[in-house]
Amino acid sequence: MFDSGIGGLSIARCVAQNLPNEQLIYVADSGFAPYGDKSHKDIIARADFVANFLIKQGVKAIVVACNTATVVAIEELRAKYTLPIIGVEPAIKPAAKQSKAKSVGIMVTQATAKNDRFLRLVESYKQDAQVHIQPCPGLVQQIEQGDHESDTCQALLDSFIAPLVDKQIDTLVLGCTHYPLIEQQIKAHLPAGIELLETAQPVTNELIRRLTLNNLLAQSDLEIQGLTAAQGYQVYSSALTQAQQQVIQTFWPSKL
Ligand code: DGN
Repeated sequence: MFDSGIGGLSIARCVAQNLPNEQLIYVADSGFAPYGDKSHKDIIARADFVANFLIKQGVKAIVVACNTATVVAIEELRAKYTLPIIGVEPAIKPAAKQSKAKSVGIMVTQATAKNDRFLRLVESYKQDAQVHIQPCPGLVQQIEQGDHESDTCQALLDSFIAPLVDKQIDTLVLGCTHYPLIEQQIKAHLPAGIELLETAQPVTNELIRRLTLNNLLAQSDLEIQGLTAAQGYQVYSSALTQAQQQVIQTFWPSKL
């Protein structure tokens, strides 16, 4: 699994719970985060680099645990590599179908908000509900820094969530894998009754389906320059620091 940083841990913890016998290797490409403001060419190059690293570790499937990398790079990865590659897709379909107010909010990165594939997905459910797209610049960085309790982060959350509340939404989709890590803080900015939807369980189900289909259901060394193993975890980072190890501990206190 990989993400531009630690966000994909929101998917990894669900996969680890559901597939306890699988060995999970997680790459946080933090040296190149955030992907959200990178060019498509750069995101594809990083996704390819990390996928290649994971394949060298002997993985049997890859989860692109990042909405941005999924919409920008998954086609290229699938064209190049033959192993199952599972992406994340924001839960727009269930949100649009279940919204009684016919008004859904979705929080995403700037790159996702501008992406054609994402916009087509939103468009395809417009008969079911109005989907209000809220780009959230800066939020991923706050989460990466473990700064999600700070006044700065609270002010950011307020500025992103208040416009959605004004649209009378009854369902909020978390369209970036970092955001479920601060689910409690997001909830604190929402009036009661608004349902939050994220993608960890559907992605895990799809992974199980693909592994089963390929008869792969129920293994490392690293020589790749610039990727350092975080102690005690099967987590690698392209910008590992003491501070990041602590943030990883915060969001994933138990060992992989
Ligand atoms: N977790 C990534 C996503 O789901 O889009 C964040 C992308 C980024 O680097 N901003």
